[in-house]
Parts: sequence; structure tokens; C-alpha cells
Amino acid sequence: RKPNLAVVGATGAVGTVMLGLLSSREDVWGEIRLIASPRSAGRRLTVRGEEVEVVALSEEAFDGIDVAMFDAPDEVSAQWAPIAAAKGVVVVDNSGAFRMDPDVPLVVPEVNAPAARFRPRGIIANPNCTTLTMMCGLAALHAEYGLRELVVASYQAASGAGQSGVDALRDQLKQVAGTGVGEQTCDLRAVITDNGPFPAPLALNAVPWAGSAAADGWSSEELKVRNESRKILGLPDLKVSATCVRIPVITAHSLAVHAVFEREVSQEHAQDILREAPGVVLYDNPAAGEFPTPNDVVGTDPTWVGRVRRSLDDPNALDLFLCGDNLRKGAALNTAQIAELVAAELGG
Ligand code: 2RA
Repeated sequence: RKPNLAVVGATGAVGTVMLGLLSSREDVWGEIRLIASPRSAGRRLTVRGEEVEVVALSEEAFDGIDVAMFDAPDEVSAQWAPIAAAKGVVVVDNSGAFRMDPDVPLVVPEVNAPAARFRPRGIIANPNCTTLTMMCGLAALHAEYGLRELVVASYQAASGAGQSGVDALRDQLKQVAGTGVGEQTCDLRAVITDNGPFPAPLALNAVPWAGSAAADGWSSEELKVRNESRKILGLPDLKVSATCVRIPVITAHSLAVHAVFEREVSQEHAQDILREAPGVVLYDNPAAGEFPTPNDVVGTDPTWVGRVRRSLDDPNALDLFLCGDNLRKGAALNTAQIAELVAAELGG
């Protein structure tokens, strides 16, 4: 029989994209059960062309389920993923609750699919969307050149902060439209009274902060980029410095990456590697105006790479720009791909 799937957090920003993916990808699932907070229970959502009633999160909600995807806040996953796993459900979790647990694999199917089979806790973690946006491209380059160091600047979309981030940015854009604010004066803070989940106005701005405060001035998002890249690539000593910045884009994260390798690189060979890399599209002809922008890649599955250059000062280093839909490959799609690996393993 085909395995039964539960989607926990079905009504959120990622959950909504997930239902679209489940309706368009090859259907490997028996029942698809939609689970959300008691507040959303009773809503009817469409998946695979059928209306399904959302049920409230409870232990019984996992009865008969084989695989559960969690798109829920960290504390919800931390509490409920082990409860589901104790019932024999394989959990694919998209929160930050388990990513660095040594007994929980952190999986990008194009990069480390076999890791998904070692899951002593019955939980597989999905990486953070910022890390995910660069993993397929960098893993392919690492396989050829041996990665030594990453210096990363992110340009993150509002939807990375969930629906409240999208709503806040849309409201702010309405508030500043046609006001002339930002042209000669820096009075955004006077016009925008509600920053939403961001620490400063996002419309017409760039905010060098994502996540919560960690030690020594780093943000949690910057540490995720470092720690998760190390774990996924199996490089515990990889040097990683990240600066995470939120920009007024609704969906699709971008990263400017300076990558230093063990061996000498060439621009053309690196482009060939990226052209062939699974999950990657090379779009790199600046003379013709061809490079990825967030707007170009929204709604697409791969991560897009352009602006590939060999460093002028280091023959072992590349500079490149990557863009990916943070709600698809950055979240729902990668989660769905992991769940499909499990479904195949279970014989679905
Ligand atoms: C963000 N990476 O963009 C986070 C979401 N998981 O805020």
C-alpha cells in the first residue's frame, strides 16, 4: 500500500506551498491528512484536487500515519515530533528544533540522500532556507575542488519570516507608495509605524538582521548558515562567515558567496560543474543581462546560479550569486523530496 502522509502546519505559508506541491508532484501517498493548530481545525483545504478538512494537532491525529512533515514553529516541533515518532511515524521536520542533533540527519536529497536512512530518533531535519539556497551548487563545486571557506551575504525575502512578514511588507509598501519618503530624507521610521516581525522598516530598505540574537553579535540565522553547511557537507571545520540581510522582496532568497577551495579553480570549468549539478540551473551571461534575480526564480524548483567569477586575488576562490524560492526548495520542496525518499524506502 502507499504510505499515509500527515502535513502538520498545513495552513501556514510553507504549508500552502506544500499542498500545491503535493498536488503537482508524482503522487506517492495514500491518505494525506492535514493537521494544524486547534485554531485552524475545521478549515477545508484543497490538495490533489480534493477538499480535505484540517484536524487539530493531537496524538490521535497521527494514528495510521507513516510519514509526517512538520512545518511548525520550533517549540511545536520540539514537543510533537517526538510524540509522532514514538508512534512509528517518520517525521520530516522543517523547524530548527532538531537540525544540529547528532542523531537527526540534516538532508538535501541532491547532496546527502543516504543520510536520511540513519535516523535513530525517527526524525529527519530539513535545513534552513538560507542554507538550502546555496547547498546544491556548493556541494557540486566542493566535490570537484574541495571546499575550505565560505564568506556569504544573504538577501532574504520577507516570506522567510512567515505570513506575518509578507503581510508587514505589503502594508509597508502601501504606506510608502507615492509619499516621496526615502528620496531626500530618511524618515521611513516616521511613516512606517509597524515593522511586523522585522527590527526596522523593510519597505525601501535593507535590514542586516534575521533571526534572534546569538553570542558575540552574530544572529541565529548566521550561525545556522555556518553550522548547517558544515553538517550537510560533512565538513565540521569548514570556515564560514555569514551576514544575513532582509530585503524588500516577497519570496526568493539570494546569496552572494565567496568560496575558497583546496584546488585552483577556473570560471569555465566551475560553470560546467554548475550546469550539470542536480537541482541547479546556471544562468550566467551578464553581457546579455542574464543572471538570476529573486523575481525570476519565484515559483521554480531549482536554485539558480549566476555571476560565476574566479577571484582576482586568489586562484583557488570563486565568487557567485545564487537565488532560490525560499518556500519551495528552501522549505516545502526539500521537505517533500525527503518524504518521498522515505516513501520509496517504505515501499510506497
Ligand atoms: C528566514 N531562514 O528567512 C528564515 C526562515 N526559516 O527568516
